[in-house]
Amino acid sequence: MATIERAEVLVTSPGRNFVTLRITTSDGVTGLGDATLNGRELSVAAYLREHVAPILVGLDPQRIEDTWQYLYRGAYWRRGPVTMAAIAAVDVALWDIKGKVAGMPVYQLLGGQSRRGALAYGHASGSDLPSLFQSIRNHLDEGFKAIRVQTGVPGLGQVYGVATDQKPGARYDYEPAGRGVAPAEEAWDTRSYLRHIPTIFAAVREEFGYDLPLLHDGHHRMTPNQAAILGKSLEPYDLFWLEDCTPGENQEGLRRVRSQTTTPLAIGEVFNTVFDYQTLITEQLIDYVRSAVTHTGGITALKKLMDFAAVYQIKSGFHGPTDVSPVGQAAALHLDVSLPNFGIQEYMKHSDDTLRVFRTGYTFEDGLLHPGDAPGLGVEYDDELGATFEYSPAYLPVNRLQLDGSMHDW
Ligand code: EZ4
Ligand code: CO
Repeated sequence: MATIERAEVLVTSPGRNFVTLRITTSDGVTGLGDATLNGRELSVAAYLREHVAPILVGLDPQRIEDTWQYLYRGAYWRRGPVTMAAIAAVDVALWDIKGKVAGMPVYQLLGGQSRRGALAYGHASGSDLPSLFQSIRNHLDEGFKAIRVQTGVPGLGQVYGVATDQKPGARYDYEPAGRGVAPAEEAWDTRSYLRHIPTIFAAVREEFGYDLPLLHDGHHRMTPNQAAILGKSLEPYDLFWLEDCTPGENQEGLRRVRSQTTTPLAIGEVFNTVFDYQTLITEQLIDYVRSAVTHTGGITALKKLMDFAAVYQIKSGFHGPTDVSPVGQAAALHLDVSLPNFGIQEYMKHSDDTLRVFRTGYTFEDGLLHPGDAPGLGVEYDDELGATFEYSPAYLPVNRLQLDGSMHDW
């Protein structure tokens, strides 16, 4: 029987920081797992290096479920983003190994394809309407068949998720990441936002019609009542979903939103386990699960979460920003094509440097992503090149109220 011989933590920063776990078996088979936690990267690297890698040595790499339980139950301290990202990295690396040993892509081990590919949505944004329209057109030209719409708000400066220019080739995301020892600060005003956003969706529907699925991310910036107001005001524009309309820690808060609006709701990119969703799912307070494989304990845990969600007709809409590494994105795609209750997949293309360090086999054609047919996950890591991109701290911005500087959710 092959055993786990080595587990190495690889840190690289090609445009943004990524933490990757590589497990090697005594037969020389390797598996990759993503352990990237945006803005807190080295905490997961230390968790893996100091507390996980040593205890993996000698275990049977085929026992994915048992290893998951060993790391989750065995740690005594449950849940939390650092723990669950570390467990996810081990889990995904073991699925990669199992696929390579079986000679099959991971999606075959998950039951095989349920669809031709995973419908992807891209991120359009603009500080004003002309730049937003340009951004939407650019995404349509790239083949996207569903689009997230974010805009600036009059009276506010830079708003997270909104690109500052639309020059050809410009990126619409936060890559490269904002480097520095402390986060940048942005100003926020919820009332201005609530007045402005419906006018944007009216204009986008007027320009692009009603066929195109449109999404919007509220980044946790509203109270449940404000979220209800926004959901109602967006109903005429037929959104695919409204994401993170209010923080989900208090799951009961979504009852207020749900009872007031039929706009579909998506939540969960900052959640770590099925327990964060328990009320949201059993009371059918959301329509889409936003988890990333990387932040929810891996393929094993997210597959179970989605099976639970399926009982309540809730679908997937996995998180796929550029701070999820190509390994994490590939893991999501294997689940996406196999799950019966797939909804949509977020997709922001990684930088060229990132895709040189992580060589991926997944494809984007005609609006659909496919993980490819290489055994395992289909991603290879270039150590030599990875080592040339050194880690430096990078943070998401923080949000303060324009009125008085109070820290605000986002
Ligand atoms: O803020 O990935 O829906 N996507 C998002 C992302 C998240 C970042 C957090 O690391 O909300 O832009
Ligand atoms: Co989001």
